[in-house]
Amino acid sequence: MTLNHPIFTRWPAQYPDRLQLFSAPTPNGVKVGIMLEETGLAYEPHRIDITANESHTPAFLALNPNGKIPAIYDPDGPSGTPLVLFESGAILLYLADKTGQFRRQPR
Ligand SMILES: N[C@@H](CCC(=O)N[C@@H](CS)C(=O)NCC(=O)O)C(=O)O
Repeated sequence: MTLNHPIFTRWPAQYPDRLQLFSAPTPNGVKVGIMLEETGLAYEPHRIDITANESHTPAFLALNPNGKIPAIYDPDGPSGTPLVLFESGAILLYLADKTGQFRRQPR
């Protein structure tokens, strides 16, 4: 499996079948990592050095035009198609829905 997105030219996926996390050890960054650990989903982390402005490189901006971590690439998104997502809150909701964990379903 080869993942087809510019982000992987700079940060190659060693495990392309796993959800790919692009993040850094900041409060917004770690909350997605914590969620992934708690859900037990298989993922591959990529550390983005925001102090070196790596989140403003063309490869990263192709993933998140806002130039901010965290962002994810899920090769197994809705209906099995790849999904790119940024904004930590949106990612947490997506992971909760994907796994059926940590979110009560509306009645
Ligand atoms: N609302 C966004 C905020 C993301 C954010 O501010 N990320 C910071 C680190 S915590 C960042 O990437 N800063 C680098 C930059 O803006 O260049 C979220 O919750 O994901």
